[in-house]
Amino acid sequence: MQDAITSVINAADIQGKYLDDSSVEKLKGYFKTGELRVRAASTIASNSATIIKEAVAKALLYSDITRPGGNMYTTRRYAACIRDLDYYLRYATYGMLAGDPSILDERVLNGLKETYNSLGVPVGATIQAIQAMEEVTSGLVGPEAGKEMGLYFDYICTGLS
Ligand code: CYC
Repeated sequence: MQDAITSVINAADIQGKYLDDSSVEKLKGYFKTGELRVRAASTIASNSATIIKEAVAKALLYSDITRPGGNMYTTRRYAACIRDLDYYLRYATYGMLAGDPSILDERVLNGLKETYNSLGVPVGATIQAIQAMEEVTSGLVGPEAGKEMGLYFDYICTGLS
């Protein structure tokens, strides 16, 4: 896993150079938003169940997916879906804190699309649910932190599609 600092340092180290101006600017931006990131992570942590519940209500409930024959039908599959959304929220929060998406590649997206395809989990509906979490989260943490979280939610959606 990388973060905004290690990714800049690793890139400079490969070239055996000190940080250039654009790297310094990147770090400045990251440090300037540090307080915002930590505050947002804390708000998300204490509201995670509500965020997921509202996103499910917005995107999935009472659709064909939750009826017999749908992929969320039966409590076992419903629970798997809620658990997956909790993974996405938690790992997007980690990515937002780190300022780098590499943790998502390593721990979430690796092999996920293949798993979903083989189990018949609908990718389109999953993406809609992630986008609903993005909206709910943004309403909770405010537009600036919401935009930052959006980067990582979008990264998961792109990786799934
Ligand atoms: C299943 N989701 C799974 C499975 C994996 C993941 C590996 C198969 C194994 C299992 O059932 O537990 C995902 N596991 C992960 C991820 C990580 C991990 C991301 C990284 C931390 O370790 N179905 C829907 C909804 C959607 C959904 C649209 C929720 C948004 O219709 C999810 N995922 C879903 C469902 C299953 C599943 C229903 C069970 C499918 C089945 O067994 O038939």
